[in-house]
Amino acid sequence: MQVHLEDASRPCELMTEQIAVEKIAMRTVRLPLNEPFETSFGSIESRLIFLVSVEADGVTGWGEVVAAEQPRYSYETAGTAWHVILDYLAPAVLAKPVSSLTDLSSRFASFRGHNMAKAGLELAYMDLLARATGTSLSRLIGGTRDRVPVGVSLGIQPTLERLLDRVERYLSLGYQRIKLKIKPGWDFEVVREVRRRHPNIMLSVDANCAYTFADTKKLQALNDFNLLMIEQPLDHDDLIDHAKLQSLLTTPICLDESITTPARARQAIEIGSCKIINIKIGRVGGYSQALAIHDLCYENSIPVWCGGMLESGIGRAHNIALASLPGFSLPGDISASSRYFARDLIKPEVTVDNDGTVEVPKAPGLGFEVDLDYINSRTVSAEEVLARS
Ligand code: OSB
Ligand code: MG
Repeated sequence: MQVHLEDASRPCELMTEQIAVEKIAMRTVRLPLNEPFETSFGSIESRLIFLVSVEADGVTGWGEVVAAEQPRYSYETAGTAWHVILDYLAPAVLAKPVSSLTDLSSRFASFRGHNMAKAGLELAYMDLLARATGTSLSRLIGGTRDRVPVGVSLGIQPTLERLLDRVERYLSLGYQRIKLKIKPGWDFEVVREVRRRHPNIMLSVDANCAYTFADTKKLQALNDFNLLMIEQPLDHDDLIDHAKLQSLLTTPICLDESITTPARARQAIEIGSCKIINIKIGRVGGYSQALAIHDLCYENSIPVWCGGMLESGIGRAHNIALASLPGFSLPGDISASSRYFARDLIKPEVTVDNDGTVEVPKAPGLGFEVDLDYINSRTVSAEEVLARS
C-alpha cells in the first residue's frame, strides 16, 4: 500500500486496494432482551439480529443490518433487507473487485432507498478493508477520539416508579445523558418528575414521530425542563412542520427518522428544521453517507451524535468507530452490551466506564473478536452468495 496513514485525515478515501469479494453471507440470530423495550411505535422482547459478512483472501469483514422485524421505525424489515441484499446488492458487490468505499456506494446508488440493507454491506466491507490493511475502523474513517461519551435510551415503562428506578441505575453506572422515550400520555408529568429529582443531568426526550404540529402547545410545555433536545417529535419524513415547530420552541429539535440522506440533512439545516442531528449508519445507508452527513454538519456547526438500533456488539462496534469522529460532540446511544443482552456476539463485550465513556479500540477492524460459536448456536436462518469463478 502506497498511502502513509499518518498523512491522511481520512485514510479510507486514499486507499486503492482492489478487494475481490468471494463470498457474502447473511444470517439472522435471535437474542432475547434483558427487558422489553417500548417506544411510541411498539414494544419488543427479543431482537432478531441480521448479520452480513464479506470474505476476500481469507479475511472476513462483519456488518449488521439494523432493520427491525416490523416496518414501524422505518419501512425496511429484516425480510426486505434479505431480499434486497440477495437479489440486488450482493450481485453488485460480487460483480468485480471493489476499489474503495466510494466505488461500493456508487454501485448501490441506483437502487432506491433500502438504506439499512446497503449499510450492512458497507459496514462489512469497511471491517474487511480495515482488517486487510491492519487499521482500526476509527483510524480508517478519520476518528480523533480515544473514548466516546455515551448516554442511555430508556423505553416507555409500565410505571413511573420503574422509570425512576432505571434512571437512577444508569446514572449510577456513569451514563452521561438520559434519554426518555415519550408519547402522548407519557410525557409532561414523566419529564417533570425526572427533572425534579435530577435537576442537573443531561436529559433529552425522543418522541419517535408521536406528535403533530397541532400538539405545539404540549411540546412548548417541555421548554421549562432545560432538555438537551427533543428528538423527532413530528412525522417520519417531515422537515417543514419541524422548521415551524423549532421556531416556536426553545428546546433544540434533533432529527432522527427524517434524515435519510445527506441532501435531507442539508435541507433540514437550510430551513431550520433542527439544531442537532442523530446519525445512524443504517438509517442513512452506510459509512459513505454517514461521513458525508457528519462533514456537512461539522461545516455548519450542527452537533451530531450516534444513534442506536439495539445493535448486537457487531453493529455497536461500528457505532463506536463512527462516534470517534470530531463532529460527534454529544453522548451517543451507545450503551454497554449488558444494557440489552445477557451475552453479546463479540468478545470482550462493550463496557461503559464509570465516567460514562466507551473506549475506541485500536486493534485492526472492529477491534473485537466475533464469537462464532455463540452466533452459530443462536442462528435462525442463513444464506450465502458466492462470486462466479
Ligand atoms: O429512535 O433512537 C431511536 C431503538 C430502536 C429504534 C429507534 C430508536 C431506538 C433507541 C435505542 O432509542 C437506542 C439504543 O440502541 O440504545
Ligand atoms: Mg430516535
